[in-house]
Amino acid sequence: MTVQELNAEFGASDIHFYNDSHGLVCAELNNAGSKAVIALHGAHLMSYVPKGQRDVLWMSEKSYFAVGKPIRGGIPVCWPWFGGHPSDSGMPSHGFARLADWEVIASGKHEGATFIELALTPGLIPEKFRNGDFLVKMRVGLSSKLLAALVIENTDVKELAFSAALHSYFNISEIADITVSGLDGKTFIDTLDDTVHVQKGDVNFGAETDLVYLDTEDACIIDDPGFGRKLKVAKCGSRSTVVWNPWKDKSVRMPDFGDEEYHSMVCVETTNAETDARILAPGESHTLQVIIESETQG
Ligand code: TA6
Repeated sequence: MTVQELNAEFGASDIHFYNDSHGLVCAELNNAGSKAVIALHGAHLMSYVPKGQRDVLWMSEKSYFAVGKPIRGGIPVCWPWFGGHPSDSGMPSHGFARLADWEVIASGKHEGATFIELALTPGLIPEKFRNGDFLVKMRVGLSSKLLAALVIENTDVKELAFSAALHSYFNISEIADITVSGLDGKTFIDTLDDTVHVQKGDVNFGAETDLVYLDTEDACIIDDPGFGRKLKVAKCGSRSTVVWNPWKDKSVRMPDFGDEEYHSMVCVETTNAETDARILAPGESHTLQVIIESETQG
């Protein structure tokens, strides 16, 4: 559908479709003085700006915005696998959902929030990725908070096994000055050396950090004194959380990530990863949901 057709069918006073500066078809949602932008490419949340604040989501200055390429920042949708493909290293990292153009299927208001719903079906992905029937929906709701719900439905006659993530990149003042709470006492896998540990207190950052926390359900709080705000990352349908910062050396190795950009971002990811991967029987569905809000200090 063209931007004109999208606005005719799904536009409203608080929902506007447009072509952004990178040529992506995007929807801008406005509600309670807050703004969010979602691209149809990857059903990718690009921006969430609460009233009177700076963007809560981080975006690399060097991100790709191209067909078949993942966007570096915002909230990438990782599905039907998180990380490397379980058995085929030739497949893209974090699945194919974030590489495809999704379709808009609904929009409107619900309990005061402005919402839009996008869908991914096998016909929207390249043949090489197809392995059975599915219906995946991304429902974004904006009020004074941002809600993103990935709804995975097994519409096939066989089991659907997957891992997934809402791989949220958060915009922070300085990685060395922030902490992440809500994971105290949780077992985690340090993926840099595959060792297992138990979190003591808050997470802080002084080097490359790539940690998969297990049996988590509490909200995480990113305390950012530099920006004078706390970002609350709550969730449903997830019992694992990933915390990531690439630090300097890995940043330099990533062509779509500025060498010094690790200072200004942290990922707190809402996942179904590792032992929290899921299997859906025919007809079953699962919702992986993140609710993000920002509380300014002072
Ligand atoms: O955030 C966890 C992680 O799996 C990291 O290991 C790192 O690879 C990151 O995702 C980014 O992955 P991407 O494929 O988007 O470069």
